[in-house]
Amino acid sequence: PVAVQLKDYQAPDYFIERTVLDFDLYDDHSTVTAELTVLRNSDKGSDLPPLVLDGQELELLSVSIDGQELPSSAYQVSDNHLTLQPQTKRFVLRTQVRIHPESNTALEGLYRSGKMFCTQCEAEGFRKITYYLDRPDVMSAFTTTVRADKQRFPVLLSNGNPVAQGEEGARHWATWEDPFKKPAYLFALVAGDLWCVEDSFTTMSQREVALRIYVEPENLGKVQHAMDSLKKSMKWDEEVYGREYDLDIFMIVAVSDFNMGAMENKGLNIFNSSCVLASPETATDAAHQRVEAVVAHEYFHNWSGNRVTCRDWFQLSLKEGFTVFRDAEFSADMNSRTVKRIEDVVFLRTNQFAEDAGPMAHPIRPDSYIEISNFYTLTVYEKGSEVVRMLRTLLGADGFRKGSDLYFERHDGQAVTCDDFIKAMEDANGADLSQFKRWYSQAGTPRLAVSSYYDKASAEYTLTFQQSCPATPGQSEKLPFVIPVQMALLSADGEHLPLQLKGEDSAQGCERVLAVSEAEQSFTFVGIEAEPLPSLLRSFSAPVKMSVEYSREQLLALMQHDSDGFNRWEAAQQLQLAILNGLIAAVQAGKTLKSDPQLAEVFAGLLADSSLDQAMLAEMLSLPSEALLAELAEVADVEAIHQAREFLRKALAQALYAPMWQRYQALRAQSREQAYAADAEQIARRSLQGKLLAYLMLTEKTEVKAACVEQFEQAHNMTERLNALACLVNSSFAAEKAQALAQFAEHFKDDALVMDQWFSVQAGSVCPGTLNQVKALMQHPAFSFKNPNKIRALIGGFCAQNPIHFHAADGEGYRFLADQVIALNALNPQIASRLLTPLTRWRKYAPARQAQMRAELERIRASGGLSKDVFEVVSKSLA
Ligand code: B3K
Ligand code: ZN
Repeated sequence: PVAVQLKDYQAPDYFIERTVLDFDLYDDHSTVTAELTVLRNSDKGSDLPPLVLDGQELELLSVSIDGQELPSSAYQVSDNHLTLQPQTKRFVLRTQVRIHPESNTALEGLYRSGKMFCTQCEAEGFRKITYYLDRPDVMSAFTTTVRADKQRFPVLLSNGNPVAQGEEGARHWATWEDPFKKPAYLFALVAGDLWCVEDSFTTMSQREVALRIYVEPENLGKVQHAMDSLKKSMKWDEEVYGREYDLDIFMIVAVSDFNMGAMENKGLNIFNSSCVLASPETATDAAHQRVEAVVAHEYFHNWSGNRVTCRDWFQLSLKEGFTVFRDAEFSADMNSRTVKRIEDVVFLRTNQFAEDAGPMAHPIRPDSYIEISNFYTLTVYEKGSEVVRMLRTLLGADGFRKGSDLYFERHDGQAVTCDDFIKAMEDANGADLSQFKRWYSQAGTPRLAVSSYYDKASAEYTLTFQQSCPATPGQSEKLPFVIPVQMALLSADGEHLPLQLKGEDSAQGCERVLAVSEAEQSFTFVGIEAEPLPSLLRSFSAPVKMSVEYSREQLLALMQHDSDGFNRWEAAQQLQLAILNGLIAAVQAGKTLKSDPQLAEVFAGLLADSSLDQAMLAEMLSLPSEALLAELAEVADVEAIHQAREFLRKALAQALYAPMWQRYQALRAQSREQAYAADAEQIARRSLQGKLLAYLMLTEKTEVKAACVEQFEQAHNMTERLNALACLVNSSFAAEKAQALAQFAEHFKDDALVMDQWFSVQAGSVCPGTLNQVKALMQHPAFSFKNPNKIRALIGGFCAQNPIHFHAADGEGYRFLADQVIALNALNPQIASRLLTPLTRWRKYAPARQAQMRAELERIRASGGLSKDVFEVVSKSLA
């Protein structure tokens, strides 16, 4: 396989003005007729180069131009293309192909999910449907007719508005027209026996939009939360970005077999059912929040992605980074802003920083790829969102809005680049972002070391920042980034001091943003009467690894007084990290572990503070995960990390038993009395309750066990039930564990999404024998190797969420993963490649493990018949 390079981008030779599709769907094949109005791209000259259409796994039945059937000598068909020679600069090309959705297990293109037909075209799936110029800078108006059996597929959907329908014997058809020009990756089709929940939204210009969420009939009761989320999203995008919906109808369809979370097809979003369906009894709070976020994300794409799309796939972060930023802000506005930020930063640090430090590291705008599906990454999405957040921090909320208005206005209906986005931000603000753009081209997580100097005599306080960035594949040297450091200075009694830089006439508030743009740069504040305590990188204002030397007293002061909620939590994290690192070193030195009373004192204080928000308290009580500790370590010592962290958790549970137990019982009592709502207050309460129960269960006290079983059996919602189940599964109470698991499976055996949770809770168990249990569960009737949600829950749950067992010293975890990747490679390359991630991190571990992990990567490489997806990840990991 060869790599595609950004520097080789060429505008298309031909455009497609109009696309008329006709699908005839059957159980053993389908036929697709495409009539494309093709037009020479006049910018590229008046000659007529060959027309090279993309197409894969298509059986070509006929080709005609302007109504004249072409003899087979007039075109060439290869594995990936149909090539022919145009005679005029504008013509109608008609092709007919036969395809096999019924045997499409890659879930890309047109495929069957259960009884229905559905599509997933991004990034390059449309070429598996028909011959086409399958690239995002070819934008066309689409008219689509779908034909199928009337009884089994009563609902026939495609993008845009319904314009005609009819019947022909046992079959029927429907025609849809999408007036907005779009690239083929936004095409969608659905046929099935679906029911819908209907609602409507009145836009800011008083247009009525019909909203429909289609599901299989048994799921109708689980749609309300998604519908509410959709209406909130539509309103939010009007209020915050001035963006109004454009078509008369907006549809969401839930499907069970889906490679990703969801897809923003124009007017017809197709969702993994896990990102639509939610009810109190079957979905946790986290699942409710995910539904809200994904519904919003896909809806927001209507402007950031669909109306303004990407010129080429190197620009993916243009739509994804921006849209993740938009959905994160939406979630922050709907729930607790600080908690949302904490969750996102923990996720970024644990996973994206690891990606940035591994063999697949790439800038948010990659320079090359072998398989674009491999670049739907945490870097493109989450770091991409951080880059947009930094723009807003630097330009201010108003300047950012001016920039986004200009971007949407200037580029509506176009396929553009990240440079165009930055240019709009610059032009709207008279700003120069040329150095800032390095965030788009340089990979790696920058380091930011901070030192301070206080001069009493002059009352001056100087902060000095030194930035650097480690080498990443293909990039040995990095130039300095522009790093916005949002900051404040605290006095000894916790006051936030007015901030006046040397040379300024007056102070400019008590919080400001320092734009660090040089390798080393100092900022001197004047009028500082005593040595202050700096609060830096507030709200995590840049995706960097900052190091500041804080004493424990300083961390405690920040935890108490910092007006930035994120930094209060961050101070608690730093304290926990210092203690955990001490314990890890002690394990490695073979010393007996001693508990440090300070953290227990801090936790006791937090538990006693009734003014503290419960969601914040839950976050502050959460120790850094084993995965994060591994990412932060030079060499990740899996066992030492596990032992140290478990030791500390137990020590805290014992030291704080009384206040934790009392608080837990009070929270549980409240839960019993209140009907479930997925609102911020209740979510906060259950989150704290869950954290406390997990600590308490470590004491193995009988009263706690009984409470846990009570909560498992009696809870009226999945959050409490699943939390209790997870505690039992990770405990040594074998009988209760077995009974709870059996009871749960019996009760929910027919609910696929609930069974996913049942699989993943077992895959994550710290108890001995987990790998064998996972292997046994692969034989369970509710498991399916063809369903991505099942793979992610069970296999992914074990390999990515269970470090102590995945990294077992005998190498069995690695062997297991390699076996699964080899098996999945043929069935579903995208899922196979994604599953591989934990093995790509081999450089993080000690030599013995490195050798085992590499050996499994080698075994995959040698297994033959690798998809581009798996080939790229394996070969880059071994390079
Ligand atoms: N745009 C889709 C991504 C689909 C990619 C599939 N390989 C989901 C999203 O980000 O909204
Ligand atoms: Zn997206």
